[in-house]
Amino acid sequence: MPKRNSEYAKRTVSRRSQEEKNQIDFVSKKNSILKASKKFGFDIASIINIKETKNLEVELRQFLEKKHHGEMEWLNRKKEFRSDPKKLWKEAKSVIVLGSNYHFETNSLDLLNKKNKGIISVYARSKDYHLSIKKKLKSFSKWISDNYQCQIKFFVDTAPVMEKPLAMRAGIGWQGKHTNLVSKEYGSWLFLSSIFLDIEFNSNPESKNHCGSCTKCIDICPTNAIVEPYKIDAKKCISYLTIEHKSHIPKAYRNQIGNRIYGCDDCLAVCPWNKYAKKTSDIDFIPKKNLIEPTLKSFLSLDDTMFRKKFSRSSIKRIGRNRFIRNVLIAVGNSKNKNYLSEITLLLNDSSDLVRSMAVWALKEILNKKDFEIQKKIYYKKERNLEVKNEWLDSDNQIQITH
Ligand code: B12
Ligand code: SF4
Ligand code: SF4
Repeated sequence: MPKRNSEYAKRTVSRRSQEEKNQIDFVSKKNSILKASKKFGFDIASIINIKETKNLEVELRQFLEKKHHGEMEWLNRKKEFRSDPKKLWKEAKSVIVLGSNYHFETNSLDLLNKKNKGIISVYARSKDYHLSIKKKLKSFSKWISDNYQCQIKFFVDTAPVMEKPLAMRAGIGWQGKHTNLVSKEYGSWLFLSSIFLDIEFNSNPESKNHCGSCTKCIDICPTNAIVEPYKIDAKKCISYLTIEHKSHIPKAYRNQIGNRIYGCDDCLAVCPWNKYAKKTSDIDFIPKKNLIEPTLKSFLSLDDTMFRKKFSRSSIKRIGRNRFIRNVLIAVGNSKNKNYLSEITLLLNDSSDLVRSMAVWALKEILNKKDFEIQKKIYYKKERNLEVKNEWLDSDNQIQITH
């Protein structure tokens, strides 16, 4: 072999071995990051190259144009970032998507017939997951940046990131027909979060959809909020109505809400993939005993201070006492149980219009027409708020006041 060629061959081999070494470094770096995620308390992790994230501008625009977001105007802001993770932080080269298992043995569906109990959805029965996951993200991110000298930004829920499609692309699971992420390992019960970093990694393969011909989540939805497979009209969803919706809950949904007082788990709980769900080992996600099967009575006399104290580390605190009691009163009305009459009567004098309105509605659901008219005679003339007045009038289809 001529000398020049042999040197060329040597250089090629050494360049190739450097590339291979870099490749091995990247693979081992990626593996060690994913492995470390477990030590920091995450159950499942995967990496996606930012270039391979999807731009979901069309899907998000359609959702917003159809007004499926209801009062959640914040979904309309920063749309360009929300629909395209590449725009959120220009320096980002990869995203680590993390899942936290919050499954516990209880099943919300079993509570639906216990009319004097309030159903708090599983995710809200323990410590506020934002607090718990943020703490873990912070220490995991510090470990990554200390070990690999990179820049990092982490998010859980509150940033303009669409976490479900990101998690699907990263291979954590697939968006089921109810739109939430379903995992073969954990079923429906994963919280999602993400870490953006400026190291370039190869993506893990995207998850395949395993819904097949199943329609259980669509069929069970009490308000038909899943308007087509993979599309939800949030305005109709009980989770939205009881958590995000700040004003009076439209009459059309009050009976369907049943005894769900905070969120809804029905479409998640019915999914056949839950048979693979494992019980969480994270103490932060172990439900508080008094929130698993709480009686409606235990909430009816909460004032603002008591409410804040009771839910001090819970995500329920976010909706405030008035919205919470509004929800409880809907469940009370749906119980048709006369044992609540003394509590309802007290709430007819509450300082919150939201509460007084639902106290009137609950009364109407429980009393017969004659007894309701007796109460109306006492309270209607004292009432100054138009919406509460209408709630009294609506009971007997009288013409409503509009000015
Ligand atoms: C807004 C919001 C809500 C709203 C709207 C729900 C929704 N589906 O968008 C309301 C208040 C109703 C809600 C309820 C709940 N939420 Co929520 N919510 C969010 C939030 C903040 C944003 C979601 C969003 O971007 N929505 C906008 C719409 C446009 O997005 P999308 O549903 O993904 O839309 C997709 C489909 O339309 C799809 N699509 C359209 N056509 C087609 C066709 C095919 C074939 C396919 C595959 C897809 C597809 O493309 C779109 C983009 O992916 C996320 C956190 C986050 N930052 O991502 C949490 C989040 C989605 N919520 C969560 C949870 C736990 C819940 C509840 C279970 C809580 C409860 N128990 O009450 C319920 C579930 C209700 C339900 N069935 O979705 C978790 C879900 C975890 C998971 N495993 O998926 C998240 C990720 C929070 C978190 N950090 O863990 N939520
Ligand atoms: S959370 Fe409840 S109301 Fe909302 S889509 Fe699922 S089943 Fe329907
Ligand atoms: S219930 Fe059926 S359709 Fe719905 S997410 Fe689960 S597998 Fe898919």
